[in-house]
Amino acid sequence: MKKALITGISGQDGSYLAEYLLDLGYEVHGIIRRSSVAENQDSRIAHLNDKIYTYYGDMLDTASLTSIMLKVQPDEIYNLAAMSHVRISFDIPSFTIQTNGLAVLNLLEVYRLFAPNAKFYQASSSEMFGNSVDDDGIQRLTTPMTPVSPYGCAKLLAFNLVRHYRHAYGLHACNGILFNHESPRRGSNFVTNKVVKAAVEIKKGLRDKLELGNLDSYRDWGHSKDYVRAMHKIINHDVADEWIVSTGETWSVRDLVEYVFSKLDMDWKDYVVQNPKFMRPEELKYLKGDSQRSRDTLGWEPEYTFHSMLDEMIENWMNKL
Ligand code: F7E
Repeated sequence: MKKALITGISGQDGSYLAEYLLDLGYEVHGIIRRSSVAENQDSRIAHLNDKIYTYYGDMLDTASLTSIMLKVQPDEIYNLAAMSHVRISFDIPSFTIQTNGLAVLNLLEVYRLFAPNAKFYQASSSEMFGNSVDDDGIQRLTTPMTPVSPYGCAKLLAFNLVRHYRHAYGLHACNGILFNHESPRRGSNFVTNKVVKAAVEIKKGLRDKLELGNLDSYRDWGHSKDYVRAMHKIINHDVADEWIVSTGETWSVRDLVEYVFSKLDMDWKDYVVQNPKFMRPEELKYLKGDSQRSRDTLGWEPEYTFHSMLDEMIENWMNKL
């Protein structure tokens, strides 16, 4: 039985990955951070409590990472822990750089010293590209990386460290450059779930407006469930490498809002207002990723479309509220 260690197991991706690996017969271990509201700690993985092993730890506490690594002796390490909100990274830039950047160095050291035969997956991000895009309007592995947020800068540091550790120490350390990915488990301060939740609340008479930031940015949105399958394929490919995971389609925030409100028989223009509070000091305007190599070499394909993903999220809030 293979053992997997997942940092960030209580997050959207961590919870779906845990389910996926359990189905494949893995023994699944995960690290969770202490929260003063106990329910917030494990709401996404509570249903797995008797199937997985969890440990308190923190990316900023190298001693905790060392003791967990020694105890678990994993075959596969998935580093999904991060301060994942791009706009908030402008408010807490130093914490973001430490958690998403420097702490990855500490985790790589712990991996190199205490579990060097394991395979390592790093959750890298399309935010690393910033506003770079090839002439054909697509980001690929060769597109320059010029991040436009503390979050993107930290992720780029971690990306380079992972590559460096692979080359310097012969470790099986890989980077998955994942474009945006959503689901009913997405935090409701990310734009997809924020829009869906608010639209359903308006439909049910629980509120009357929705405040958003920039409606003119474009994202390549996939489904988290599809993307965790890609993580497993990436880490288990013979050669450790860098991979792009994306749908290859791009939609604007306006397209997203229009679709969700019209699905609920409403006109978004009657309810959506812009609030500068939700704008970023520097915005990444456009993402569309080329994942052809991942599809051809790893045999990965997404199952959800942008619309079927949003339909699932709408249904989730219709049932919940
Ligand atoms: O914003 C715009 C916002 O916060 C998407 C993370 O998973 O993907 C995610 O980062 C777009 C941006 O995701 C609001 O300005 C407008 O253009 O949902 P988001 P993100 O920043 O793209 C990457 C790949 C990651 O790695 C990250 O961890 O929507 N937008 N109005 C808004 N965004 C938010 N959050 N809230 C608004 O009110």
